[in-house]
Amino acid sequence: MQIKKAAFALTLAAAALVGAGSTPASAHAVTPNGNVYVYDRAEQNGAYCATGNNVYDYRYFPGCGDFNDRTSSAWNNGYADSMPAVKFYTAMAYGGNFVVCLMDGDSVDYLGYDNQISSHRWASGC
Ligand SMILES: [Ca+2]
Repeated sequence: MQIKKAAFALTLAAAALVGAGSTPASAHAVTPNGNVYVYDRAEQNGAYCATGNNVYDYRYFPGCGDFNDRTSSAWNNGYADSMPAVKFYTAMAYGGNFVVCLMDGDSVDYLGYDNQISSHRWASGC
């Protein structure tokens, strides 16, 4: 699975290079890296955590520590593969209220449930 994703990312990077000569590049154009980002502040600012995995309980965000009830904005920089979407929830274990679903490349500047996200998981679509 990791190899397949890496190969796909290289394909995307190659496609971006091919298109560079004919299409104006966006200032925000980035190469997908398979991660979803969650930020403490609105508009993708402040402290952040990133992961390509599901996070069952934001009190124990991998590589980031306790990020429970802190998320104010988010960005899905995942791959356009079989699991391109990320769904966010207000309680641990993907419970409580469903907050938002972001497809690959999508972001949200102001979450409706500000400082309430406690889990997220990848999905095949929104
Ligand atoms: Ca916050």
